Amino acid sequence: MLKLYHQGSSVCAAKVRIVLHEKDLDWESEYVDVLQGEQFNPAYLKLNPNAVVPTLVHDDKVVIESTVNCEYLDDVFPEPALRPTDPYQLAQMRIWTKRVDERLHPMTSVLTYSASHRHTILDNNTPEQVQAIIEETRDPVKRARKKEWIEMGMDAPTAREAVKEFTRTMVDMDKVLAAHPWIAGNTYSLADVALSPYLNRLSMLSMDAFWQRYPNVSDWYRRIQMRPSFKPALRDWVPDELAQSLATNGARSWGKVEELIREG
Ligand SMILES: N[C@@H](CCC(=O)N[C@@H](CS)C(=O)NCC(=O)O)C(=O)O
Repeated sequence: MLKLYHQGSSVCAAKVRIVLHEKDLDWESEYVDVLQGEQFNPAYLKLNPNAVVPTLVHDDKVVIESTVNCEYLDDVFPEPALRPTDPYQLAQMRIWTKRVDERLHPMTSVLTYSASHRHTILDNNTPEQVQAIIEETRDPVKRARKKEWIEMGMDAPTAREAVKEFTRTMVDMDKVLAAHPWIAGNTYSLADVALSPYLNRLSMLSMDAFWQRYPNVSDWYRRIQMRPSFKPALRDWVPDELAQSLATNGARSWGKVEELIREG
């Protein structure tokens, strides 16, 4: 029995859902609404002490970390294989999954918050309530960043860094995709899985134009959208209201994002 503790808009959880769908596996959903703080429930913390989603439970075995989840599923359910057999291509795949975890993932929260969530907070709260939302974050470093994103939006220095990181990702993806159809070589792999939720996030933020200058990325994303795993793993779990606010707020922020892309 496979059980996934996940949330609809979580990019990390989406990676694991893609693998479950690509392998056509039966799995049970345990929804953890991280936007409501459910990741801090003591029962969940016992499974995942990092208080994040996803967490995969296979029979009585608990596996945390989305990239580890993906490799674990590929080990236990080897068909269809999602890792290249060639050691060099496998190394390339791992360099991409590592890069997504270490570089793109943190910048995705920055972009999403600065381009979208801040508008939802500012539109629906009085200045005093906004202040309370900032103050409720206990960790002082996280609190300072949240304040910056809410108050400055895409003018925040970290938001500029996020746009740069996404641009670097586009440039490097375009280069490797000029040489072969998928990120790590001739076959679809966990590197493609890892990147898909992040381009999908840009798309949900009405920012598909991010890759208009990168024809190989555009073609790759078109092929990703055509895969049967795309809709069930990346779209169907996102609550309608959240999808709507990402689309509307993202569109409001696109002008500034475009300006930052141009400035480089
Ligand atoms: N390295 C972890 C990162 C997990 C992560 O950051 N999950 C986010 C959603 S994509 C989360 O649960 N955030 C809740 C929080 O930070 O409070 C993984 O890949 O599983």
